[in-house]
Amino acid sequence: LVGCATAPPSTDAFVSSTVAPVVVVDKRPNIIFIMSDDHAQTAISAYGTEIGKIAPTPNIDRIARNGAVFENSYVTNSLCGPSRATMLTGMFSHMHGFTKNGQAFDNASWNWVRELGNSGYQTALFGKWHLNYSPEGSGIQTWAVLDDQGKYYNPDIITPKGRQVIEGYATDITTDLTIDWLTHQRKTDQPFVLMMHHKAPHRNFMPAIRHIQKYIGTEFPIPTNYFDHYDGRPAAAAQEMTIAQDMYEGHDLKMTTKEGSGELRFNPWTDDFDRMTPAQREAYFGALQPSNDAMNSADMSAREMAIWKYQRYMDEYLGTVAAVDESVGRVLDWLERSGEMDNTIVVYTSDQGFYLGEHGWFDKRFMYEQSLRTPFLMQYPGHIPAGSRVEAPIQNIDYAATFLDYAKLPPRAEIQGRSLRAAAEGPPPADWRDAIYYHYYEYVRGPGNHAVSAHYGIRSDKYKLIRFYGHVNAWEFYDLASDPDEMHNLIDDPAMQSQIDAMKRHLADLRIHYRDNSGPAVAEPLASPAAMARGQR
Ligand code: SGN
Ligand code: CA
Repeated sequence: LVGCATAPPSTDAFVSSTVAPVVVVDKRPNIIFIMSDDHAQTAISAYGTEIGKIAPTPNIDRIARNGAVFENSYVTNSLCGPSRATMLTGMFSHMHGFTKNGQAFDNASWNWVRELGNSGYQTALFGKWHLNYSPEGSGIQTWAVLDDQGKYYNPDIITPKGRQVIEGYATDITTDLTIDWLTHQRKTDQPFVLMMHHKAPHRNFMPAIRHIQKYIGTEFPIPTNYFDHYDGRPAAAAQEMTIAQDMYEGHDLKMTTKEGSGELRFNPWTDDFDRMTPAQREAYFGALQPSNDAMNSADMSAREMAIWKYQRYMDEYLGTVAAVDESVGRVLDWLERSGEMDNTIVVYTSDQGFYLGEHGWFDKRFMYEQSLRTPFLMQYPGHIPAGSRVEAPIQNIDYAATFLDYAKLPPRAEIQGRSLRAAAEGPPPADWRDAIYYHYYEYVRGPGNHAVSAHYGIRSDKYKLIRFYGHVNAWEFYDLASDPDEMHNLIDDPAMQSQIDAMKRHLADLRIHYRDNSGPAVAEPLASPAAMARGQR
């Protein structure tokens, strides 16, 4: 630590009249932590994906060019609240206690942002918080947050002074608050931690007016397993998250009831549209009317309709991503203009991944690839080699340790992750993990909850082993090299039994290593009454 501008000068400076007082400047790097909500790796062109070729993210890709793309970045529990609590504390859900959405995060818990603040950083957060009402008491010094999940248009913004509606588009408002703080409010003699947390591209996928038509008429490739029948995968069969059946035709897909009509189909939560101004509503739905009319006048089979819905979902989801990408561009432009680029770490990530039609789905939760993976890109010019690709498996438990490390603060025993600094700047430490552990808890049926059974599991570079418990009781095993789409559950394949036994041992070891006693033990037989009771609690 070079020293803190806010720290008093050393006493020696006062007692000796011959030595001039030393002006101590805190040279530690700034940290800009940008997080979106539900942004799949598959929707970022820096990840080299098919969707990225059609709907590129040129500004997020600037971070890749300036720094590193982490190719194997995973979450610990693919859900908003638990994931955010993990990022702040560096712990798995069972350790910080926030296992399911709707639980309350204790803002007094240790978090890395407060720790950096106590050591001389300025800290600020703009956008989605979603851990409880507000960051009050979390140690984050300046904040303005969206209410709960946040609204796309004219959102309620909560600050220490209270709540107000700000007219405009959430992604732009969050970015404006961020740039305003950087330009006018931050003190230039202290390093800063700035968190910009977007609501987009979370459900109900509403682009800015300027992006509504951006992808209408573009044909996105339909995932090969879009019409999945879930053979041999009972938990996958039991979910309620298909685009074709479970997405709300009005609320999510903005489909109208008949040609020439503006009346929406199923729209159980009207506030998202009711809170728009008449001009916003007219521009938004006017832009969709020709495509809605064409859909209503066409005589589509169920299969054609399922494909139409997939295309509309992509138009809307990727339309919201376009504004997130512009937001990242504005922040990077500010760094260039201000001369702070070389002294700033910039991270882009999401609270988890998301399905863009794979297995027929939207949403997340499952330990399958698209929701287990989350984007992670990090730049720090002169430290992280430009254009690098990091293969080491990382998880969101690692972020807290990384920022303590870069802020020259001591590691903390309670943190279950490890600093990414070595892996970002060169080869990872020789004893870096070779497999990751995952545990999802929230089984709820009914609107908006998607009925995914609780499960835990392990992923190595070759295989994935999952134990579902509670609602569905089953083991699944995938050979990721031969079956990257996870369509063939090989748990009963005689040729795989020795690999499965080895993975079960490794999984049991990880549960001990991370001190997770929740859910049935690896050795506990399937569907034992005790396992059932635990799952249903
Ligand atoms: C809302 C969504 C769900 C989503 C959860 C959790 N429904 O309830 O589809 O799974 O959030 O998302 S909505 O129609 O109300 O948007 S999370 O990102 O916050 O975990
Ligand atoms: Ca989320």
